Amino acid sequence: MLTQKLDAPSPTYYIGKGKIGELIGLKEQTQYDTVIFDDELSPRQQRNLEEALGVKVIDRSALILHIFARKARTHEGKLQVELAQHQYLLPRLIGQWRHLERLGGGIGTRGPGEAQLETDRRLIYKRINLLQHKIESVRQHRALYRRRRKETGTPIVALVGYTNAGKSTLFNTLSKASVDVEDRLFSTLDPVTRRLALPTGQQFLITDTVGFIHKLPPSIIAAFRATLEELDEADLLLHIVDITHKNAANQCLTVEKILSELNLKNKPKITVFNKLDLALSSEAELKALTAIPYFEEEILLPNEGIVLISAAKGWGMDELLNKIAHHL
Ligand SMILES: Nc1nc2c(ncn2[C@@H]2O[C@H](COP(=O)(O)OP(=O)(O)OP(=O)(O)O)[C@@H](O)[C@H]2O)c(=O)[nH]1
Ligand SMILES: [Mg+2]
Repeated sequence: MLTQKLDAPSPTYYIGKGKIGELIGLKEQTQYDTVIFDDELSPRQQRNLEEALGVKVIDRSALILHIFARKARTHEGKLQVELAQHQYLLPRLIGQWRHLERLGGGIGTRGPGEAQLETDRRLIYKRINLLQHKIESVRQHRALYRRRRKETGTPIVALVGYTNAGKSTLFNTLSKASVDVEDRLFSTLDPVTRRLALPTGQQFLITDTVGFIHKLPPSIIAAFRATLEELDEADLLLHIVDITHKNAANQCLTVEKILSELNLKNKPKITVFNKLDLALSSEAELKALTAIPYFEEEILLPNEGIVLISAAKGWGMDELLNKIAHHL
């Protein structure tokens, strides 16, 4: 991993000339065949870097899209990922055919690269249209479904949070379901919903959905609108935080930022600190910590409840259900 401090990324290479030299030097030592940039590169930067380094260059968005593509299971998930991929690809097409341009065309004729580019672009536009059309019908179907669910009056609680925070683990613990849980990013892409009952007997629906990540590519947010719209209907959000992660605070802020971009800032919300089993040795310790007077005020999240849990061990579930009952 290499880092560089610059006032602004270089428009031609993203990194500075010296860094490129360093990267080329590393190639002899490590024989790397791919370089991944933890940011979105412009098509031009990516092209120049590939030429300079002689290896495949991938940016953060392409990597996230790649993970999404591997994870998409349902028809809807696959449609959304494909749409995001095409939207990412479109502005990057130009470079792909540039080698043909060198073959040149005579005066007045267009080079083969240019013609090919236009054909490709047309095909991709066509595909994007088709995908948007299909996703729109999924959206309408979902909206209808949601309306029906709403008519039954059962409140909806949605799990949100940074990817790998433990949303699916909590979903499984609460609903005794077996949604995929993995120690990797974006295990969950498609929303799942289950019916649960509170100790008071009141029923509610709980929804597990796609996790958030810092610098989420806009094409993904756009493509996953149908999925993210599920959150609109929620009466209550549970924001799951992996409090043991070294970037927990930043991850929290990222989630808050995405929630406000999705216009969900004003939804009632409970912040749930998860994975406390990694820091404490028993549920009794966890209860003792929560019992400290003014515990919530100390953490300075006004107007929100905070619950400490271990989704994996099932610690703190009664307290969590009480808080949910209180909100509903
Ligand atoms: N020690 C510990 N590990 C946990 C806990 N909850 C979840 N994990 C682990 O954290 C990893 C991610 O859990 P998931 O439930 O898949 O996380 P998620 O938020 O659904 O992740 P995405 O679907 O990828 O957004 C898995 O390896 C879980 O076993 C917990 O309470 N304690
Ligand atoms: Mg999950």
